[in-house]
This record gives sequence, structure tokens and C-alpha cells, in this order.
Amino acid sequence: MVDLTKIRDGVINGKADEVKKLVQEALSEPVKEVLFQGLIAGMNVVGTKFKNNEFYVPEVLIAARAMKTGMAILEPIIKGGAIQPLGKVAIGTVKGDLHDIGKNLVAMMLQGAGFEVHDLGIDVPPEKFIEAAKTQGCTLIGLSALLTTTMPQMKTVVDEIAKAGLKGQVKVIIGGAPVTQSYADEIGADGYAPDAASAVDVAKKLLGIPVEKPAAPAKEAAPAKAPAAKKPTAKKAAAPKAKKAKK
Ligand code: B12
Repeated sequence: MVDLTKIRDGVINGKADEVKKLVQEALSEPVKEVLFQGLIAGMNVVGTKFKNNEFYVPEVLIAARAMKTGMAILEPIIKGGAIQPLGKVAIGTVKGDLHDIGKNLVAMMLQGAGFEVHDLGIDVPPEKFIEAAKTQGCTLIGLSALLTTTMPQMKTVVDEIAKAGLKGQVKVIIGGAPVTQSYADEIGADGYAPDAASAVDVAKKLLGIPVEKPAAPAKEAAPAKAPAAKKPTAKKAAAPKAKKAKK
């Protein structure tokens, strides 16, 4: 029997090779346990550490890579119907905007939390989000914008969802350095999150999924690398706040 806390700690510590080996060894265990007590439990801890400024973007990316290595092994089994995803999310950077580092982090954290994530990429026109809702059954749409000039695209997507008759059935969560809760309120988005870890909590709340506290990691689980002296938040250096953005 494989100790699933080793998978969890391997994710936290960003040990992709170790996670791959352990997940392969754990295939005799129920896949749900490997996923939830191993990979997702690890990413939950990573999310909490990121929120608490104990982890920084590089540690999150390294952990997400380890999580993805394990996910790649489980995916064929999961797709075979072994586990129902928490929900289906379509995420993308809005039309005209090519920034994707933050969006990718959010996508990875959502995947790590157990959501089925359809990453539509960058420079995504509104109709692609609507299409993902209609054809893939995505009930949550995540919009990322890093430019004040592309933020109005978020309102266009919200409006298009209403025009398509999907309001209420499809929720919209927005984020990106210049985006704020007040902008979300202003354009009628259902949710906003300032970072990738909070995005998971907000996504769960919007879809009516209980937000649990992650299990504490084993004592020896230390970060993959010592964090940088200061967290390089995009917020501080970023564009003016959304209130100034045109609708
Ligand atoms: C890297 C970068 C680039 C790279 C992008 C590479 C890439 N693959 O993403 C390149 C060089 C391509 C680029 C280009 C440009 N950039 Co640029 N860029 C940046 C920079 C330095 C960092 C952005 C970043 O990745 N941050 C790190 C990530 C982790 O943070 P984040 O994106 O904010 O994401 C977090 C949260 O916001 C949130 N989040 C993000 N998305 C979502 C989505 C959802 C659903 C949720 C819930 C949460 C969420 O969670 C994330 C993780 O915690 C910022 C400065 C800054 N400090 O923000 C400028 C910045 C965004 N860029 C800027 C500009 C002006 C440009 C250009 C116009 C420059 C030019 N003249 O060509 C072009 C625009 C190209 C285009 N059409 O998009 C300005 C925008 C100013 C403004 N008022 O709009 C900034 C603010 C720099 C500045 N201070 O002037 N850029």
C-alpha cells in the first residue's frame, strides 16, 4: 500500500519524478484516493502557502508541474468515468490581451482542486467562451485581463452570456492585476479573485461546492526552493485600478 501523504508532499515540494513514480505505484489504490488525498491535497497546501506568502510564483509553478505529472497518469482512468470532476471551467485571457502567466496559474490551481479545465488560451473572443459553455458544458467561465484597455472585454463576455440566455446557468469569475471586486460588481460578473489560490475558493463557492481547509502537510515537507525575499505581486506594479477603466 502506497503512503498517499508521500504523493501530497511530493507535489508540495515540486518533486515531479517522485510524484510520477509514486502515482504509478499507487495505481492499485482507488484512483479517487490517489487524486484527492495525494495530488489535490498537495495543491491545496500549495494554494494556502501561496495565499499566506510562504510560496511564490516559481514554487507554485514547480508544484503544479509535479501535480500535472501525476495527473497525466490518472487522466485516462478519470476520463474513463472513475471520478466526476467538481465542475467544468472554461478559462482564457480576453480578446486583445496576450498575458497568460497568471491565467495559467489559475487554470493549474483549478485543475489541482479537481475541476475539469478547458484552457482557451489568450486573445480569446467572447464567442469562444459562449461556445465552451454550450458545447463543453462549462458552467464556470474564468476571464483574465492584464491591460486596462482589454478589461471592457470582460463586460462584453458577461453581456454575451446574458444574450445567449445562459445567465444564472453559467457563472463568470474574473481576475488579473488591474481587476478588482468593484469592477466585477460594476460589470455584473459573479465573482472575482485576486490570486490563483483564492480563485479556487471563489469558484467552489459559485458552484455551491464546500470550501474545505487543507490537511496540514507532514513536518518534513519543506518548499522546493527558498522563497525570494519579496513576493513579486503583479498588483503593486500594475495598471491603475479598474474604477478608472471604461465599461
Ligand atoms: C509579463 C508581462 C508581459 C509579457 C506577457 C508574457 C505572458 N506570457 O504572459 C509580454 C512581454 C508579452 C507583455 C506584453 C505587453 N504588456 Co505586459 N506585463 C507583464 C508584467 C510584467 C507581468 C504580468 C504577469 O505575468 N504577472 C504575474 C502573474 C502571476 O500575475 P497576474 O497576471 O496578475 O495573475 C494573478 C492574479 O492577477 C490572478 N489572476 C490572473 N488572471 C486571472 C483570472 C481569473 C479568472 C482569476 C480569478 C484570477 C486571475 O491570479 C494570478 C495568479 O495569482 C506586467 C506587470 C505587472 N506587474 O503586472 C506587465 C503589464 C501588464 N503589461 C503592460 C503592457 C502595457 C504591455 C504591452 C501593451 C506592452 C507593449 N507596449 O507592447 C504588451 C501588451 C501585449 C498584449 N496585447 O497583451 C502593462 C499594462 C498597463 C495597463 N495600464 O494596462 C503592465 C501592467 C506593465 C506596466 N506597469 O506598464 N507583458
